This record gives sequence, structure tokens and C-alpha cells, in this order.
Amino acid sequence: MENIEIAKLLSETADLMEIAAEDGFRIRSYRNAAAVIEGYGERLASVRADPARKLTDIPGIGKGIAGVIDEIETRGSFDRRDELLERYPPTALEMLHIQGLGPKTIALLIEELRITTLDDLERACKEQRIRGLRRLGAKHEEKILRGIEQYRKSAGRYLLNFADAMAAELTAYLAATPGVEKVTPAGSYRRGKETVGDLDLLVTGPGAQAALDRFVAHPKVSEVLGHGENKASARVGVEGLQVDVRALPAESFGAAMQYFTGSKEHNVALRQRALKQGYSLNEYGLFRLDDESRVAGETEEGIYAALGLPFIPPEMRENQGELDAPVPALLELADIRGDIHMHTRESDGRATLDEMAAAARALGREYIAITDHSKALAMANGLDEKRVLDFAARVRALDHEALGIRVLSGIECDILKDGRMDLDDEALASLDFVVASVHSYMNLSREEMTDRYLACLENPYVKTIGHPTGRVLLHRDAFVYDFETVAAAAAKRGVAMELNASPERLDLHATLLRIAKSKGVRFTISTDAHHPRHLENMKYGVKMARRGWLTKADVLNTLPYEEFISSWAK
Ligand code: DGT
Ligand code: CA
Ligand code: CA
Ligand code: ZN
Repeated sequence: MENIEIAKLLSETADLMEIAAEDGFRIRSYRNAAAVIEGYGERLASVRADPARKLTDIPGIGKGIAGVIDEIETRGSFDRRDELLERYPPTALEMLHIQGLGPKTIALLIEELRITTLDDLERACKEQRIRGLRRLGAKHEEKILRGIEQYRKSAGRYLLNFADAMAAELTAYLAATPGVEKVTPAGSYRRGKETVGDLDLLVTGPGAQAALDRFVAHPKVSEVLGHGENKASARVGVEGLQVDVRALPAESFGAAMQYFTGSKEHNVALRQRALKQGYSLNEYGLFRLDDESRVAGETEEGIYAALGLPFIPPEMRENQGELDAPVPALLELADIRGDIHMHTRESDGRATLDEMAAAARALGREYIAITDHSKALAMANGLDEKRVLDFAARVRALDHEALGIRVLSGIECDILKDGRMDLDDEALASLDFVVASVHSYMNLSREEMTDRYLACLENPYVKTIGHPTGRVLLHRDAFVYDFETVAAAAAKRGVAMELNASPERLDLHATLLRIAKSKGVRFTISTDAHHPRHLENMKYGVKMARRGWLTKADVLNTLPYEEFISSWAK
């Protein structure tokens, strides 16, 4: 059995153990082992076959797990998994992905209501059979129904950072095949879409077909879906992301990149334009209709140029007017100078101010704002007024020269239900930077939520609205409110809107960025980092900004520090 299959069995079993409320330590050891095995460079089968070696020599694999692996290699499963699968239907694993359903509730639903499919679960909610079960009420029924809907919409899609890691690994791997000249990602991933359905990779060079053979033999491939002369498709990783790899001749590589980057809608519009100009466009090139001669195909630029168009950046290829408007000079990662929304151990972050500052400096940032949570988020140990004043004084006393980066004292202040700020004016006034965010009462009516944001914009200390729609990708929909009205008010009040660069949020998204920009809004792009590593997520924010056609001038944290500080004068 391949490592990836073993890893998958362990990881699924850990999920089932969670539903069975087994010991947390044990569950973690299964998850840990699954991660180790997935990333292990050599087949476990060959370690087992070698009398000089033991599975337990691999860090992360103890005696218990080694025994389980032996069992898996001998009969394809193991006792604990079989027991759990007898108790719980396979749908239990799916149910874990539904927002609002924890392992305890799932166990209850299965044991008390004999729920075995998502349809069962949906019916039980609609027939109001969930209320009355221990701890559960009508609210849970609504929440589960919303969760099911969300799950059905998001099933089979993956976050951009996950696709990014897989794309980087596979691109490097394929590029190392002798005779491969270029490996390029295409599809929604190249367009920087916030979630991807599958990953599309294009390969060219005399070794391209050998690269397909190598691809299907990659240790992370869990299932080969197809393997022909010019294309191979497979599922990779425990998560089962589909990857399509295509081998292409050099003379049509540009045409293929254009075609397979999409979007489909952009391609349709482009083909229509080509036809009007007397050409046909397909994945092999741009051809004259009269004599079928090839006009372009080696590069994407050549194709756009032959059609009288500038090069259209992949992020703009969504058929949202990009063929008819001048192409703006889109924002680039190198334009970003500051990162002005991040957390430390003061609230729910994982590192200290010094550690965050050092990591941000290493990424070339010139300034950061530390914006821990305010007291309404008690679970995150949010700051009250006294702690805010102390913190502001502490930051004022920092030796910024020695730190090598400017640190702004800030807060991510909760917007209360009625739109008031969670902290008093004195506390807010002591800080350099205030992000105002909604983290509670997320299901208010459209009117109430609109009024809440409008009231918040009246506060003179608020500099930017954090993650303005509250969406959590694949999990939670955006809040419902009159976005245009709020954006117009923000522009008028000189309050910016945040583009939260966390790959779980990417909030605002492209459409709303364009609407807000049309209302005169300026933007901040921040990582909302809770760990130094998250500071690298800025690149996803920049991708989304490009999808929203933003330029450097639209984004305040592209300004040098002094100008950034003075840009908030109202
Ligand atoms: P995804 O994978 O759902 O996130 O979205 P895409 O855009 O990556 O879609 P995918 O993987 O099905 O196909 C990759 C690109 O190939 C797509 O963006 C445009 C092109 N393509 C695929 N099928 C068609 C088609 O039937 N017509 C046209 N014009 N283009 C297509
Ligand atoms: Ca795709
Ligand atoms: Ca595809
Ligand atoms: Zn937040």
C-alpha cells in the first residue's frame, strides 16, 4: 500500500475517534503519524521489508502506530478502524465538515436519531426532531441547515494556500524531469481565485511526456484518474485534490496557457472577439479563418497582441469588462510596505510583539500595527481600557531603531451589536491605529447590520473596517447588509476598508473591492496574522486586490510610514 493511502486511513480513523470521544492524546498521535507518513520520502513498505530497519525509527511513529501500519499492510484495514466503522456510518466523516456540528453532536445524532446520510440530517432538522435532544434547540436546527447548504456548495473546493503548497511542490518535482523546459500552473489557481476546484499544470519540452509518467508515480498521488499521451489526472494528498497535468508542444504553449488559464467566460468572450476579427482561437493557437495560417500561439502576449489587446493579467480574466477597459497597473506584492492587522499572545496570537516584528522585518515590511482583540472577545483574552493604555505606553517606549521596523500601537476593536465601539474614546485615542471588526451577532437583519456599520463609521478613531463581510471560506457566508451604502459612508468619513489576506477569509472579495472603489473607498491589506508564519499570507491579499483591479494608489499600506500616518487626517 502507498504511504498516502495509509495516511488517509489513519487520518479518517482519527476523525472517527473524535466522534467516539476517545482520548485526545491518542487522536493527536494518529493525526501526527498521518502527516509524517504523507510527507515521508520513502515507501513504508520498503522500510518494513528491510530487516535492518524498524518503522519506529521514523520520528512520529511509535509502537502503537507501527502495529497499526503492520495491520494495514497485511489486510488493508485495522481493528480500531473496523470497530468505529461498525458504530458510525461513513457519512459521519462528512458531517465533521459541516459548520455548527461538532463530534459530540454528531455522535448524538447518530446514536439517538439513527442519522446515516446528509439527507437524513436535513430532514431531521426540517421536521424539528433535533430540538429536544440533549442541549440542542431550534437554533441548532437552523444552524445545521445552513451548515449543510454551505457544505454542499463548498464540497470539492480547496483553499488557495492549500493549492499553492501543492502547486509549488508538484511544479518543482515535474521541473526536475530531464528534458522538461517549463512547468506552469494554469486554471483558477493562476487567476488567484480564493478557492480552486482542481489544479491545472502545463508542461513543455522533450521530456514533457516523461513528466506525466513521473507525475502519476509521485508519492502523494492517491488515485490515478487517467493517464494518456498528453494528459494525466490524479488525486493527491489525504485531501484528494485533483491535479490535471498536460504535456504540450512549445509552439502552442502560449495558446494552451491562455486556454487553460480561463476563465471559461473570459475565453468565450475572447474567442468571439477573435471571430469578429477574422481569426479562430483554440488551445493550439490563433489562426486566420481564410487560409488557416497560424498568427500566434507561442506566447500569451502574442495572442492578446494579435487581437489588438494589451496583456491581460490572469487575475482579471473573469469576463468582467476586462476586454473593453484599459488595463490598470495592478498592485504588486513589492508595493506593500506595512502590515497593519496582526495579533500577539496578548490576545489570541501565538507569538510576542518582538517575534512578530522580527518576522515582518525579515519579509521587508517597513511598519506593522499590532492589533490584538478588545475585551468583548473574552475567549481571546481581549484587552480592556487599562490594558490598552498600558500597551500604548509600552509601544511608545519601544526602540524602533533597534527593532529595525516601525511598530504602531493598535487594536482590533469589536463593533458591538448597536454599532458602538467596545472600548471608550480615551483608550482608542491613545492608539496609533484602530481596526473595527464584527465578531458577534452576525445574523442581524439587513437593516440592523447596515445601521450597525453606519454607526461604527461615526466613531472618530476608527481607521479601517476589518474583514468587512465576515465570510469564512468554505464555512460561513458573508453578513447581509447594504454594502454600497456602507462603502459610500466609509469613503465620506475617510475610513478605509480592509482586504483581509488570510486565505480563510480573503475579505473583501473582487466584486466588492470594485464596488467599494467605485464609491471612493481606500483600502488596507493586512494578514491578520496570529503566527509569524501567517505574515507571508500577504501574497494572497495582493492576488485578491489584483482580482479587484486595485492599483498601488488604492492601498494605504503601500505608503511610506510618514505618509501612511498622515493619510488619516480627516
Ligand atoms: P476550478 O478548477 O473549478 O477552480 O476552475 P478552473 O477555471 O480552473 O476550471 P477547469 O479546471 O475546469 O478548467 C481550466 C480552464 O480550462 C478553464 O478556466 C478554462 C478552460 N476550459 C476548460 N473547459 C473549457 C470549456 O469547455 N470551454 C472553454 N472555453 N474553456 C474551458
Ligand atoms: Ca482548475
Ligand atoms: Ca482542470
Ligand atoms: Zn477579526
